[in-house]
Parts: sequence; structure tokens; C-alpha cells
Amino acid sequence: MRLIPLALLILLVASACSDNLPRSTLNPVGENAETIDNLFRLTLAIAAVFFVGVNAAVLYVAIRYRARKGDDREPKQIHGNDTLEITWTVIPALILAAIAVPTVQTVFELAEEPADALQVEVIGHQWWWEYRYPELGVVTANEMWIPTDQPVFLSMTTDDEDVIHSFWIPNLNGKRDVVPGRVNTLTISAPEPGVYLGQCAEFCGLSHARMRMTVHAAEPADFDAWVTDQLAPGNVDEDSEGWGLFLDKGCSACHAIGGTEAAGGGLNPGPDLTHVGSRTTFAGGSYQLTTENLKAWLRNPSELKAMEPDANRGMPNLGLTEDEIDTLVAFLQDLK
Ligand code: HEC
Ligand SMILES: [Cu+2]
Repeated sequence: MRLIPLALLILLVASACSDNLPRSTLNPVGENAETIDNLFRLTLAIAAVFFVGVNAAVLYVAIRYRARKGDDREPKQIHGNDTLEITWTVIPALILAAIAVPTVQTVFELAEEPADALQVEVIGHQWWWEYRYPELGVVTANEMWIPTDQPVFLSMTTDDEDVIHSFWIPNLNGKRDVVPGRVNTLTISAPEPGVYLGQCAEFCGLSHARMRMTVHAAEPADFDAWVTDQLAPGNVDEDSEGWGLFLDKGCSACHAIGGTEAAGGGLNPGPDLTHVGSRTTFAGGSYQLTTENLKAWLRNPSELKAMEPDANRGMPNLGLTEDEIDTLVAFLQDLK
């Protein structure tokens, strides 16, 4: 039985040894994430010094002045000693004041909008993320692309009837609440190409855990190529069976496809599908975008991700036949 706490301790320590930490705030990437990390390290160092000092003093006093056999004198009482009480109030106040200076500086530094930033509007929906690039005209979902040579300024809010979410890519910056009727901002940047994973960090209903997001940081040329691809209209043959089903089954009421009459929007809008076939994941980053997974999704979305279609949240089961599913999945995968 005594070994249980020991085993738990080893487990706790060993869990920090992973070299694959895709969502760690302790691996900061980009200027703002590093600024936050520096503040964290400074505060941690100050706290460590006092932690060690205070504990050493407590240990010393406990040993040095311990009760000894045959000595039953009452120790000297210090209640009401003004000097002592003022001293142990003022010292912590000074420590806090010292930490407050770099903290407040950092808060203001992080709030600044860089002059040359790429603008991205982030819209939280139950349970997926929409991204709009107002200067570029790109609209996409769940997977955000950013260039490595430019900071990115996020203006974040939710859909009108939505709830509070929180945008958090641990490597790239702190987390920021995304609140209905408000616009909160966050600057991220990634000097190296890479894929950074995130997770909605504010409980937002049944599928909160399946509201993830990915940031693809790409070299400027690759980013420009992505933008060009995204700006192209959807690859839709308007005589095809797939397109016919997309209209008949009501997909177009919730999902937009650029360059077609499918405008999306509606009461509980779904992700823009113009280039859904070019994404690697879907359903709030929960599933790889494979044929099998897409089929399972169209068969019954609630099997993959808990949703509340009756309350106009998430995607309803549209009662499709296997043939219709095959046709629609092929249609979706062609939307590159
Ligand atoms: C009532 C609105 C509604 C209808 C109708 C609807 N969807 Fe959806 N769809 C959604 C919502 C909302 C989501 C996002 C669900 C989530 O990830 O939480 C979604 C997600 C998707 C996704 C995943 C996209 C991504 O990038 O994550 C695909 C693919 C999709 N729907 C295809 C279809 C097809 C095909 C039809 C028609 C057969 C259809 N949808 C009908 C609302 C709808
Ligand atoms: Cu959320």
C-alpha cells in the first residue's frame, strides 16, 4: 500500500518526459508566446527563491528551538509586536509590487496590434471555428493557415446565438475568451513552418472536447499558394448527381460553396465547404478527413460527435441512403 503514492509520484514526473508535446505552453513559439514565457520564468524564479528561503527558515527554527526534555519553559510570546507584524506585511507587499511591474508591462505589450499584421476574424460556433481573412477574401474552418514572415492579428467573437468559447493554441500564445457580442483580440506568430494544435478552452456544451483547431504555419510562398487555391470557386459540376443531392438534401441551407448558389448561413450554419477536400481534418479537428470517416459522418453525425440538432446545434441526421452517402462523399472530396 505504501508504494501507491510513490507510483503516483513517478507517474506524474514521468508524464513530463514526453518529447511529443504538441500542446504545451512550455514550448513557446513566436514573439508573444516568448514574452509570456519570460514573465512566467521570472515569476517562477522569484517564487522559488522565497519558497526555498522561507522553508529553510521554518526548518531551522523548528529544529533549533524544538522542545527539549526537562525544559518546560514557555517560549517568548510575540503577539502584538508591531515591528514584526509590519515587517511581514511590507515584505510580501513589496514582492507583489515588484512582480506587478513586469506583469502589467507584459499585459500592455501583448495587447498591441503589430503594424504589419495579417488580419484574421475568428468566429466560435458550437462546436467548430470559422476563420475569415477580410483582406484576402478567404473563408475557412477549423484549420487556419498563417505565413511565417508576418504576425497575425486575430479578432475573435462568436456567432450571434452562441455561447462563450476560448481560443487556445498553447504553443503560440495564451488563451483568450471568445464572447458573444464582443470582439477580443490576440496576436500570434510562428517564425518556423509547422503545425500547431489547439483546443477550445471554455466549456461550451456537449461537444466542447471535440472543438479543436489547427494552425498551419507556412513559408510565404506556400501560404500564397494556399490563398490562391482557397479563392478559387468550388469545383462543382452543376449537372452532377452529387450537386443535385447537395441541394435536395438541404445541405446548402447550412453550408456555403463559393461560386454556387449554396450560400449557407441559416439558423445553425455549418462550415464553408468550398475547399473542404483540401483540409486534413473535419468536425472541429476531431477526425481525419478520410472516406470512411466522412461516410460515418453523413450516416449520422451524432455518432461521431455529440450534438443537439433539436436545439439547432450541430449537424442533423439527414437520413441518407448508402448510395446517397457514397455520391456525396465523392462530391465533398472533389472540393479541393
Ligand atoms: C441544419 C444545418 C446543417 C445541414 C442541413 C447540414 N449540415 Fe453539415 N454541418 C453542420 C454543422 C453545424 C457542422 C459543424 C459540426 C461540428 O463540427 O460541430 C457541419 C459539418 C459538416 C461537415 C464537416 C466540415 C468540417 O470542415 O468540419 C461536412 C463535410 C458536412 N457538414 C457535410 C454536410 C452535407 C453533405 C450535408 C447534406 C447532406 C450537410 N452537411 C447538411 C450543419 C448542417
Ligand atoms: Cu467551444
